[in-house]
Amino acid sequence: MLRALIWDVDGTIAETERDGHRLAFNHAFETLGLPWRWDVATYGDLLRIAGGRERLVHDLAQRAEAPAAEADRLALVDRLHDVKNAAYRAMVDAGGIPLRPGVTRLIESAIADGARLAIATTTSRGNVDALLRGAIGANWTERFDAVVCADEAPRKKPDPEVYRLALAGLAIDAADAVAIEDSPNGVAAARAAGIATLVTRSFYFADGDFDGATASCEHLDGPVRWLDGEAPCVDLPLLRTLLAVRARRPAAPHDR
Ligand code: XBP
Ligand code: MG
Repeated sequence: MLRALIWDVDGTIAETERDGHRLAFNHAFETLGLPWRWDVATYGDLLRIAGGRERLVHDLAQRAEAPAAEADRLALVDRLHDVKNAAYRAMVDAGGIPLRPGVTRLIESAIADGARLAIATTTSRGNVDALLRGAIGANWTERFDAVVCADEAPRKKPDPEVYRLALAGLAIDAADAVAIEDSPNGVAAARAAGIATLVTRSFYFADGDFDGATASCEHLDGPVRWLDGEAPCVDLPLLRTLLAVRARRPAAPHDR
């Protein structure tokens, strides 16, 4: 039975990566006097590493110009990530990043229908707050019964920790939730927590490999495909159907 929708944030609720986080990282490099920049394609490659701090650690480890001593390199990563997050929040506060199509509709119809809402993201709470305060209002947290961010779940997706904590916060079983995700790491995390996952394809994962997803669409207002059929858009009746079909189907060996 559908009791909750658990939302990823970056790429799912809003297209935050290419023109949000990426630009903010480049601003941080510039602010600290570093010549490095992440172009659109390079950032796409780096997105396979979940977590902005982890992404910086990975990138700096390959750069001969980065500090050789690990402690110095990590100190630089921390400064860069702080400057990047401040720039990202300023950008979002200025109204730079709208929600993706169908997100507001699905949030409102879930609330009207008695389904609960949660957030499961690898970004920090401050970044989520900046985005949703602008898009939904200062009282946005009243709509979500569990908000789990990098602050609470340091093990990043594909680790299922963030989804397990969201289920615990909602006090529901995995079988009663649907996760909404845009990345292969996110689908893997939700799946490892036993949650059915709807993929809403984002700019960077338009051609991603979503093995294990229950259904997929280009955006929530567009056509949805799943194993047993198609629907014109993502709505509550469809999500209920997906859970019912999944409950009837014997688990595949990898789902057990
Ligand atoms: C999002 C991320 C985040 C953002 C940047 O993944 O990987 O790292 O790119 O945010 P998901 P931070 O959508 O799967 O949660 O710099 O705050 O990590
Ligand atoms: Mg995402």
